[in-house]
Amino acid sequence: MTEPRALVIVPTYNERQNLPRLTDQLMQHANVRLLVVDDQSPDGTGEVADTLARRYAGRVEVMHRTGPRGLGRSYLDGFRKAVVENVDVVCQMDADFSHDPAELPALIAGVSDADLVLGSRYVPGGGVVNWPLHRVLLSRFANSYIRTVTRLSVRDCTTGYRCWRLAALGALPLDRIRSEGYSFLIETLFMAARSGVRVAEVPITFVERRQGESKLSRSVILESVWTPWRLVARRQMR
Ligand SMILES: Nc1nc2c(ncn2[C@@H]2O[C@H](COP(=O)(O)OP(=O)(O)OP(=O)(O)O)[C@@H](O)[C@H]2O)c(=O)[nH]1
Ligand SMILES: [Mg+2]
Repeated sequence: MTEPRALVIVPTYNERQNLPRLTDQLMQHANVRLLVVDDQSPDGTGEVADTLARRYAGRVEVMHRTGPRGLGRSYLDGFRKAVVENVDVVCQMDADFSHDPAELPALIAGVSDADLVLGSRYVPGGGVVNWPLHRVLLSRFANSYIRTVTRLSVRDCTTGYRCWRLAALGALPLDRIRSEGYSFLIETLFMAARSGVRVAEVPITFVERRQGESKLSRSVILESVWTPWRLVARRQMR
């Protein structure tokens, strides 16, 4: 594949401080388009995104969701749109600069011999910057927990920086996905790995957000605790 055409999906909820700079940086990469999926952010991120879509007409698009919000719900809607787009790869990334746009080409390049490339904090060369100890421990614990329950061999199961080969994304049974929040990341990885998708991990340096607020709610964390069990149970019933 020479210079894959990429569509980057960025879900946003109250990211008006981050989105313009992120968009500018992403647009510096040739062959990259952006789909912002905004959940009616109270801070007006949706309007900021509309302005960016006008500035980068043809390269930046905005999906304004209505109804219940959620990271999983937003990605699901974004994926449904992405699978019929004229691109080679579909990427996922956060709006808050935890995922460095400069590392995007390395993720995209990884798709030359994988179907799903994960930007991984937990392979040699990867890491986390600015995280307080409790976040490091929570993330480490979450990963061992998920790996133990699901038997996935991936080092960073919860990373949100990802790049899919379009065909691999298109083969995911999106109608079966139940996750509404962050556990969407676990569910899609599990589905992909179990269906024989070739998963690769490339090192990333994850940087804690500097602007805006975290949206981790209790119900979203509970969903993530429960999801690995639901996935293995569903697997056994089939
Ligand atoms: N559309 C949409 N986007 C969301 C929602 N919740 C979070 N996001 C976005 O998903 C990405 C990751 O969310 P964060 O709040 O950064 O989650 P996090 O990285 O676990 O938490 P922090 O440590 O605070 O950064 C960001 O781009 C958010 O704006 C939501 O309900 N809907
Ligand atoms: Mg974040």
